[in-house]
Amino acid sequence: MSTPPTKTDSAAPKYARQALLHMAERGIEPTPVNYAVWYHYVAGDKNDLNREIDQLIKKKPRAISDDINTYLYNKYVITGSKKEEAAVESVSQNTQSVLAEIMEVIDRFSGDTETYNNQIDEHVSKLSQKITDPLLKEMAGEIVNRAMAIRESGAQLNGKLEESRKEVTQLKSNLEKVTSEANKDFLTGTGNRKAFESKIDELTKWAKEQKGDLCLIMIDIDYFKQFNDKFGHLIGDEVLRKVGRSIFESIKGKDFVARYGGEEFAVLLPNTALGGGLIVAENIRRNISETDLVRKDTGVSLGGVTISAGVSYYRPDADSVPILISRADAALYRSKIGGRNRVTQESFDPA
Ligand code: GH3
Ligand code: MG
Ligand code: MG
Repeated sequence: MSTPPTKTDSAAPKYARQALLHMAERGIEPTPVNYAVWYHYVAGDKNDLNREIDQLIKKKPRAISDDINTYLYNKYVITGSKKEEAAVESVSQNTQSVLAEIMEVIDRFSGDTETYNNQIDEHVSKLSQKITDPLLKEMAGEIVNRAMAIRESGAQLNGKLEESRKEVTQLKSNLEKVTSEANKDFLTGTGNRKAFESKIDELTKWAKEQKGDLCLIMIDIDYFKQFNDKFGHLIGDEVLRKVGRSIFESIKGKDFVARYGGEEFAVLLPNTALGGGLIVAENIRRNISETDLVRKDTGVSLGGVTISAGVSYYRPDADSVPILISRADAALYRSKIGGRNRVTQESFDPA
């Protein structure tokens, strides 16, 4: 069993950086699964994993496809999926702003080094004051130290600094991808449950503080079990993608959609009062019900699917997040028992 990377594990930032660099070097997409594999590889805490990767590298140094990474993940890493989540969390937390700081320091190196000479200590100490997270402090310190060492060596200063700068840019964009992939639903490409949970926290906080309007729509596909039973799960999955896309096309701007569970979606509408929320939900319902589903392989029509929806409106003084969700759920339930393919607004009477 591996030791999970935690905030107190002082090697974690080094591993995080090395894993991302390995991936960049081999053209491996920075998905959370791939990242988890390479994190353990550099941490060296799973001997069999390292042995297998080393053999693969020997055979074909650059070709380790997503499929192979997934295979390695399932074989060696999956034993504790929560741990990988923790690894992603630990590298991504606050990292964007910290990397921007480091980038600035490195950029200054490539300017007038004479003038900069006297300022370096000040910058480094300012940087370390700003970063409170010990992991990130170490990560930042390592890159800054390396830049300082390069400066002191005086050799090929600008070229090497440029290299460092590129490395940090790559690291930054990889981290962005890892973070955004970790928030996506793998099937539909909408947000996932985890992203929904942080979004609803963020937006209810915003609505409370800024006195903004906020609506929630809960959506569930009607009779989807029958659809799956009739056409099979793969076509069912295709329909889920289509419904996700259709919802996405019916919203705009800061609106947010996530797959909440199996065949359920949740939509958050900031700056939207209840009336507006009902209009959006009705648009979503209509667009989906008017879509004729056509089987890709045979071109034969599958008929259509419909959705039911429930809409609730956030009241900062009385509501918690679970209460807001349960009111939308209760309204969705009333859409179901009322005959499906319809939108129902929240009610304060017992459902
Ligand atoms: P209702 O109108 O009451 O919502 O009926 P339903 O059949 O949609 O509801 P039920 O909860 O009985 O079944 C949900 C079905 O959704 C079960 C399963 O077949 C399907 N489903 C859930 N997740 C997935 C998925 O990821 N892919 C596919 N293809 N189907 C899924
Ligand atoms: Mg359901
Ligand atoms: Mg359903």
